[in-house]
Amino acid sequence: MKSPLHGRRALVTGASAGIGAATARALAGAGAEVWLVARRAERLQELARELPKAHALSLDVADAAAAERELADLPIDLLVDNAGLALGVEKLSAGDPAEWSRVIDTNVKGVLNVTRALLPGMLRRGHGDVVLIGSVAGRQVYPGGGVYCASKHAVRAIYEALRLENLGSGLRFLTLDPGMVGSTEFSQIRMRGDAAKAAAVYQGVDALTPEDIAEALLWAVTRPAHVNVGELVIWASAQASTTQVHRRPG
Ligand code: 8X3
Repeated sequence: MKSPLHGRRALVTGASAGIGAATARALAGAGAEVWLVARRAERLQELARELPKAHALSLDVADAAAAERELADLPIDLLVDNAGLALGVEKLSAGDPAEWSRVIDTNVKGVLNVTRALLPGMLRRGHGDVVLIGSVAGRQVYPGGGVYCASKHAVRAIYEALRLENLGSGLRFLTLDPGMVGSTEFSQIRMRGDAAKAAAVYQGVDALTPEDIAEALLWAVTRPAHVNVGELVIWASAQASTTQVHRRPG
């Protein structure tokens, strides 16, 4: 059987770890040529060597000029805007503006920069998928998540704007919004390297895996051309909302 993404050219941001790396593997496994984007060149090279047709591209998505320079001429027809992070769980009144900037620059401006660089080419070619990795934090707000939730609400607004602005273009747009995903660096980074605090987030919970998200993404982008899977919200079964989580005792 022909690989479902044979001939497709995908670009994944934040590809050095977590959902990004799992997605890159899934897309490559389905036959796509994949451009891996992240800041950490070494990690990208390692993953690129593992995949059949992959290119490592070291780039900070928050740098608009670099995104335009490095990406605008690539023949991408499947973009996965995945790069993102959260920093801290403090209330807004105790937040650090430098950390806010880093989160907003990556999660919001990064999506804008990369999408803006690649969209004109996709529109010229008249087909393609743009997948934004949002979050359930783009649908709900929780204490200590003000800036992260604001950034993911922004991602959802960007998704809606893209769909509206590009109606009839032949392009499809998807926001894929995961709940708790374990086995990634997300909580480690959020807790600023405190491994015990990061582990406590998933204590007693069978969290989603990056592969669960990659599998859903692959399903969505391999639907027939007339089907646009627009919004996918994926919760861990043990999670009813961003603040209600069932934990096994002990
Ligand atoms: C991460 C999910 O619930 O930690 O995007 O905000 S949550």
